[in-house]
Amino acid sequence: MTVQQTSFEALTVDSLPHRLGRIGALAGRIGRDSAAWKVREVGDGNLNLVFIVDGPTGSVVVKQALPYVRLVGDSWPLPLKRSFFEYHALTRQEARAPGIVPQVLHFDEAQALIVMEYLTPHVILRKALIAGHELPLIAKDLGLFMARTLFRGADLAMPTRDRKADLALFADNVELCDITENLVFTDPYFEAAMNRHTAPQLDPVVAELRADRDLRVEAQRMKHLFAANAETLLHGDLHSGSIMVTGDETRVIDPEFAFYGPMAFDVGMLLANFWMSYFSQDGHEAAGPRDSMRAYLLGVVAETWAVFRAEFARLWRTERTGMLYHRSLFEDRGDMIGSEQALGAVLQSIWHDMLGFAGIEIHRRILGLAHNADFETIEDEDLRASCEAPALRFGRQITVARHKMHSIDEVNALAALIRGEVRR
Ligand code: SR1
Ligand code: MG
Repeated sequence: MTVQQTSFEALTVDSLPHRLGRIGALAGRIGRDSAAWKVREVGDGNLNLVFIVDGPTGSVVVKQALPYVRLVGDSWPLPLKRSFFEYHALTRQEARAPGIVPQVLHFDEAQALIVMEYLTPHVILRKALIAGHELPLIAKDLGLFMARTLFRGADLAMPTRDRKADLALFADNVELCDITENLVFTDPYFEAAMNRHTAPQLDPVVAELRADRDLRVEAQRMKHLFAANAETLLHGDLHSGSIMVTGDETRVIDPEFAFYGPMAFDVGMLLANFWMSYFSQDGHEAAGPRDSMRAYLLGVVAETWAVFRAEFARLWRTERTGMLYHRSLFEDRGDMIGSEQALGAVLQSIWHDMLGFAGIEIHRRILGLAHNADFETIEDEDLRASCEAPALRFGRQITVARHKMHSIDEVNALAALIRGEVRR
């Protein structure tokens, strides 16, 4: 029987069938005899419980928030309400970019749990990139996903009353924004208690970065933008661990950090993770050189950005129904040039902001609390540090000099140049 609990209780492998057995959407999909369900807890992220439930007729994923940060323990409380934001973000992402996020089968706000489609045989993109797999579709799929969700969630497209109501709803996701505000934008730039880095190998470059006044100023300018520019509904944590792939499908998961922020944040975080994968490939060459993988990754960066720009421009021309850059000022009076000029200015801002966010994401994954498996799985610490150090320098350059960079090819060339200096 289903227990209708109002007070939260974490699920266990043993209690799940009993507690969720009567949920029609779940039982209808995987089989009504919950005693026959097989349950595994597979969560390896920083925050939540994740169960795969296999029944006679199918499988589902059950994701449940815990009232604390799983990575750290109950000394760091975290509201269950993040599950509410994840559920609402998933519904909006499905409406704005259909077919990319997992289908939601059931949501229980009090128990902070979401039952959703089990993605199989998908694997986490980060693991695929570490293994050296070249996925052919990720750039196109993710470029489209970002353009559609970011454009369609903004005042460029939405009725302003709806957008303001949504802004108010997501404004309550305070604690998850607080994680980003501190862990991403602040902690890497001083000796914060939870920081760690590959030591002593990286000590000199870490000292150099923390002494870098221009970098600290620019990091805070990016934080200011993150906090103050409530432009669109973001995924909020769009790294390669929030993406699942097969050779012919790309899916985006885990939008619990969703909130209204600057468009460039999602784009910068994603490209940063591709660039980090690029720098980490030198640490994964035991089975052979990764030259082709490195070329592939820079290609993914360039294509993702190109697809994002092209789709954003298409939506600008065909779906600009919101109150910003109103057609009455441009197209309706025959001024196509003015509309294109405004589009160019908006894309230019996203470009520069994207670089700033990307540089900072790279820093926090090497210097902060939450590191990336791309580097962490390189066991030889000298080798790991020799991958991380150029990534740190690249991150510094694209943050501080972002307004002097004009094309994605130029930025990719900088990545190759900085990597080459270390390898020579
Ligand atoms: C304490 S949470 C650390 C990180 O895990 C999540 O995936 C986010 O990236 C967050 O910054
Ligand atoms: Mg996550």
